Amino acid sequence: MKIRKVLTLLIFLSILAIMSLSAFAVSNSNLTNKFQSNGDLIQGWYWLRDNNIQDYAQWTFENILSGDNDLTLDFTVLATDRQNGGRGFPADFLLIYEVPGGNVFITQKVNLPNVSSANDPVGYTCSGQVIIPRSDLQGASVLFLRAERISPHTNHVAFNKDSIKIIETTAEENYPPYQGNQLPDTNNQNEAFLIQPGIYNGSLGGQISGGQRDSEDWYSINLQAGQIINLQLTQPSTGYFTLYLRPPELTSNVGTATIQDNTKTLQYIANITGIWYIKIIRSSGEGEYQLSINIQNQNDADSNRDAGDTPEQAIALYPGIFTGFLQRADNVDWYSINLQEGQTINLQLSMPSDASFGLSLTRPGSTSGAGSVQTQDKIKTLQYVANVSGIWHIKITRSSGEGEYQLSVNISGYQSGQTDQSQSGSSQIFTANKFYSNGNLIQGWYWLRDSALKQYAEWTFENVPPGNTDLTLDITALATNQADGGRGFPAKFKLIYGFPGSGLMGGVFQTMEVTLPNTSPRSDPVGYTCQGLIIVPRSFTPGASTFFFRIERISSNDNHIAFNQESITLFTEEPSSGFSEIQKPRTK
Ligand SMILES: [Ca+2]
Ligand SMILES: [Ca+2]
Ligand SMILES: [Ca+2]
Ligand SMILES: [Ca+2]
Repeated sequence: MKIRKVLTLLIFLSILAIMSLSAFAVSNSNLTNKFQSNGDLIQGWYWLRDNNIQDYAQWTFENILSGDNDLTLDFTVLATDRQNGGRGFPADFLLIYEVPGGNVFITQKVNLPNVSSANDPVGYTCSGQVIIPRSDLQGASVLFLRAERISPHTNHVAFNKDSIKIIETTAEENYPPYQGNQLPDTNNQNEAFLIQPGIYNGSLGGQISGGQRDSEDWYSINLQAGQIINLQLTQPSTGYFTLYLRPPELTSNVGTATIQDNTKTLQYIANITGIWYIKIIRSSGEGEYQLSINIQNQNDADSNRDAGDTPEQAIALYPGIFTGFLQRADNVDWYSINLQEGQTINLQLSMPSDASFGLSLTRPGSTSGAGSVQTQDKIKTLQYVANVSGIWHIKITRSSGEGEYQLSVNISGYQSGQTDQSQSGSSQIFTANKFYSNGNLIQGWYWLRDSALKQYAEWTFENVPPGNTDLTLDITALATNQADGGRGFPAKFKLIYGFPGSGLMGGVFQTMEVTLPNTSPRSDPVGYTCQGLIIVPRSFTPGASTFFFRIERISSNDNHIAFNQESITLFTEEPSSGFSEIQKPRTK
């Protein structure tokens, strides 16, 4: 009986060994997986969305093969901002993992980008990978994973059994065991040992096989295009070593290391996604070195990525102030913006004091620059009247230096001759000092679209000179008939206006119903733009210099409408031409 048991065990082990050999050749994502969640089950997904953040989802993975390779968790998750919420939101949650025995208990914050395609009906899909270092497993073959929301204010997230797939990356069997942060010795590019960001120790100058001296070490790392890699090599006082970085499938190195004290630093921005190589060469001496690897994502215009290097990879902007980043390996950032014929775009670029960046604007379908750039100190400005409606492009280029820039984008609805006070003389223009909306923020616009009609947008204009002339509001809104709805719909809403007095909504307030026509040109990709002028009499607010405007939908059957801070421009006198007034106020 005992012998039979041993034999069975031996057969079982040899089967496992064969399985593991075959598994080494390919990724394995078919591990036993138990799943449980107390979230709200909706169409196969468990939503974690309670205010007490007691909701969780948890998985148990068994039969994880032993080895030296790290585990890659491949996540597919849904996220949105609220019940029946908007599209495009990222998934932020806490990932907690444990192995049996309780020696390992690790919590980390995970942020997965929203990867929903434009034709995804709800736009909730997020995906990404999280690496669990093999050393965290401490030899265990079972891994418990648990996901919880970070706070009641973070996006709702949903999981199911298949939300996590464990990919055991291909093992490199000829490598010595990978012990903590002590790097194994390698001697050519083919042996490069795949590592994650972290701090490691290695050595050069000692004896290796064949009685030779260890004169080079190779490592590799996975980089996404646009990521910034920071390498730091601290060499021993008894040695002089050099640090190199090599892109995928190239035989030449990139970047230049700088040296301070005993530390060499090399920073580079990946222009290609793939496996990059790190090479450390001994020039003289010997000893232990420390290699520190840090990877940062770019976050141009809050996109969580690099603004692309071609117009096709541009990040879409709306009026506002954005921050971006340029560096030696990232010389160009492209943005796009939708302009209507006759609108004036005002661009302002500020850059670091030791950098020189260029600014240009290109027409739809063209690559030649429009307008001329004015430079003062470290600020470049460009003003241009769009002579055609469509998607225009903004290009920021690096000439020298590096660092963060700020791009301010302002659009006004009138031609520059009319908006320029010195030329028109009679009209003063104001943009809102304060704006707030509880609508669903999608690409810079707050959508009012809830059936309970609780969503609103509010603007406050301050320091408007007192006078008797009526106020003119130039309102730009987006409108459509449903989530991801059709083009050409008008924007209908209730405009509440007045000036603040004592207490909440003290002052004097009036309400009017407004319908803005849809003014989208045929070339507008979504056809949601509505625009028109509204006249607000000043007679009811003599002497007021602060004005308050609030917009709400009138009925839940009304079209969805969207606004942002720039949606209302206030004129102290009606502009002389260009637009016609669409509606007289009907005070209620
Ligand atoms: Ca070595
Ligand atoms: Ca070596
Ligand atoms: Ca960039
Ligand atoms: Ca770029």
